[in-house]
Amino acid sequence: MSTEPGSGAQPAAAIVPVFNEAKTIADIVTRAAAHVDRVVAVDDGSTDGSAAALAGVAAETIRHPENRGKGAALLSGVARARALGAAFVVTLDADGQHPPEYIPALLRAADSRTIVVGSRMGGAGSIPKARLRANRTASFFVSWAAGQWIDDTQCGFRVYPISLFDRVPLRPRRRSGFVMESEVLIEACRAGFRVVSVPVPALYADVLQRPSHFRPVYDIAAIVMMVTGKLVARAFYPAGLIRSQRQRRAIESCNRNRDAAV
Ligand SMILES: Nc1nc2c(ncn2[C@@H]2O[C@H](COP(=O)(O)OP(=O)(O)OP(=O)(O)O)[C@@H](O)[C@H]2O)c(=O)[nH]1
Ligand SMILES: [Mg+2]
Repeated sequence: MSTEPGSGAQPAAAIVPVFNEAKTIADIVTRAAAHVDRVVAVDDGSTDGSAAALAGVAAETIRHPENRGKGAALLSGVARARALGAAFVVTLDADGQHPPEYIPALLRAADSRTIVVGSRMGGAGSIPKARLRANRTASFFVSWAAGQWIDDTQCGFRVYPISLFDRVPLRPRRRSGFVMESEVLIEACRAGFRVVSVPVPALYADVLQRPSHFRPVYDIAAIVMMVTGKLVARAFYPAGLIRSQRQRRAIESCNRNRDAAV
């Protein structure tokens, strides 16, 4: 019997945080269900008909009566996935930016000591400039604090071993919903987990038709403040800066050589 994540022997659950995604949520859940054992949708106080859209689909739905933020929604999903017996959780956005058909590729890279993070940087040219700048700023600081280079720290398309959430202390912060996804990388690396990047597409053209919940200035400032606190507590962790930048240069040189060989 195969023991690959998501094979049934190591059940995988997809967690989809939902905040006002009535147009896309049913399609995303249905497509994700084809690649995992269970889907858990966390409707975080949506007011746009997302709840009705979820009523007829193959997902467990958790509903927060009021909006608590993406990080809190993900942690509610993790608690449910654990109760369902999942060994791995796949997180993906509800707006259609993370094609569920990439779930098997992410699961193949997963193991009990690894977080798999999708990287959209292969398609950086199609990411709006302000967003790309914000993402690169966040990746620099988060990688420094994690002590390892992580290509796309702001991509929420990921796989976590569920055991990680027992070992890594996380608390949902109400007003800074996206901070948790940066903090978990830093704390997990500190606890000895590694992060592996798997290429995923950068899809912006369609999904940006609806207002983003990500506020580049506010959310990046919140992330940088969280990281600064962690760096101060570790005397600015110079070894983390040196190691993460060395790895970044090695990866970039490898990519340049590969592109030159094509
Ligand atoms: N549960 C919950 N989910 C949220 C919240 N804010 C955003 N999300 C979800 O998190 C995912 C990412 O949010 P987006 O607004 O697409 O943020 P983004 O992908 O960084 O930004 P864009 O590139 O503009 O799409 C989507 O599935 C949202 O529905 C929230 O407050 N609660
Ligand atoms: Mg999005």
